[in-house]
Amino acid sequence: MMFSNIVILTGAGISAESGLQTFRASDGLWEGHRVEDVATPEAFARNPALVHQFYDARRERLGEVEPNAAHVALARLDAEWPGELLIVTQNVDDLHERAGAQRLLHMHGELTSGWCLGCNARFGWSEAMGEAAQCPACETVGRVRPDIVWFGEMPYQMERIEAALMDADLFVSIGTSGAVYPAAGFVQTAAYCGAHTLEINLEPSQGSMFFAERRCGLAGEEVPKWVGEVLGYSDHSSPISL
Ligand code: BV8
Repeated sequence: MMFSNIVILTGAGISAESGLQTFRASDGLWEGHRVEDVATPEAFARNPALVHQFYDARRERLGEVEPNAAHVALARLDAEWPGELLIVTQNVDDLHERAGAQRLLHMHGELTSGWCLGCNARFGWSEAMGEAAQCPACETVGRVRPDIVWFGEMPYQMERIEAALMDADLFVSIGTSGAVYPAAGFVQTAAYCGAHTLEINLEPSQGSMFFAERRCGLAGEEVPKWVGEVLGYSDHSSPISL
């Protein structure tokens, strides 16, 4: 099979071996909190302090973890792949970019970004945010929220994602349960547009039946192996065949 345009979707599972909680695991994020209490615009309007506490804790945790072998392998593929490549992550952590990935898109936002509801500016944010945060652009106090896509909100850059999915001849999903849309529907779009589809996950995901190929295992082991295969074949000039 010849392919040159790759779209890679990642989820919380790719950051698990770095020590970041996933959502649905027994010790997952949703264990400690009800989604509707911390990850919806209604929750933020109702109890901004609780929502800030939830995201401030996750932002602080970033300083205690490092990218793992899966992040590093994808950054290498990004650097060396001659064809089109886009890493679409559902993760709000910064481990892909800290591993060196460039062709990367955060469809659900980033912990290290703030959004002012007063002037609509978005800006880097590394410390605790809290209700008294001041917007660095309009200096308004108390209108800053985490720049995160909550349930019921439109994910970011959907046009760019749809275009890449339609051009893809290989779609790879890594470390996601396939429980949340529209991300969970990407495999069907890619397959419908003729792409080969591969799932790399600890266990078959909720959308596993839609994938042509599946590799079950730890991302930190399976992803470097897969990237080695892909780059191993590539002579960096023409699209590769498998
Ligand atoms: C929207 C940011 C309008 C916040 C997140 C269609 C049908 C049904 C419902 C809907 C639908 N369309 C929309 C909805 C509603 C909703 C939805 O999908 N609800 C679900 C619960 C049914 N979707 C929305 O509200 C979305 N917005 O629809 O807007 C719209 C949109 C487009 C077009 C028109 C209209 C917005 C959803 C985004 C919400 N924000 N994150 C935060 O981080 O706090 S979602 C969040 O959960 C993640 O970002 C991710 O997207 C999702 C699932 O998490 P995963 O990353 O998959 O993690 P999980 O723990 O579940 O799984 C981990 C997996 O890894 C497991 O399979 C495990 O086995 C594996 N694993 C673990 N360790 C390892 C591993 N694999 C390999 N190695 C390891 N070491």
